[in-house]
Amino acid sequence: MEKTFLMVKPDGVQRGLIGEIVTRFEKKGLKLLAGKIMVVSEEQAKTHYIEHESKPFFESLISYITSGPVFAMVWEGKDAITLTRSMIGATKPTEAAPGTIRGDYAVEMSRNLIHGSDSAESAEREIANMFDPNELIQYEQVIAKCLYE
Ligand code: IDP
Repeated sequence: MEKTFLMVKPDGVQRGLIGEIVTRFEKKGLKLLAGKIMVVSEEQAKTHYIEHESKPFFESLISYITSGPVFAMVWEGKDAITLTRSMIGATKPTEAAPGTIRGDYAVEMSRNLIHGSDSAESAEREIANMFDPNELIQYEQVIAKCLYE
């Protein structure tokens, strides 16, 4: 089983899309281990987006992600990272397929609603950056026997 860090960004929180987004992952069969509304600190934001440090849009990215509440989550499941990335859709909403979160609801790249980890290494670092280990709840998913062979 794989864990991933997903975060409804400030635009998604303000647009009232937390429930819609959570529902999609729940219906897919992923298991929610942690979820909280929070304001990302400048330090957390810089750690989270460290790979974009040298990009021209870095400052505006940091300023946006710290501008208001986000909904941070940890989800678990088989191939959770690949599954959630494909449900989220391409970074540019103009290229995101209909049926994906960004394809259905987002217009601009800098307001593309949701973050999802792109590798197991990123997921581990991103989860540790936003959650204490004791905030992750481990439990048996009763429907697992229906989801997995
Ligand atoms: P991802 O969120 O689809 O994984 P990344 O390349 O990791 O995409 O970029 C992180 C976030 O930075 C994007 O979701 C987007 O909001 C923002 N971003 C990426 N590239 C640009 C850009 O060229 N201009 C403005 N914002 C960008």
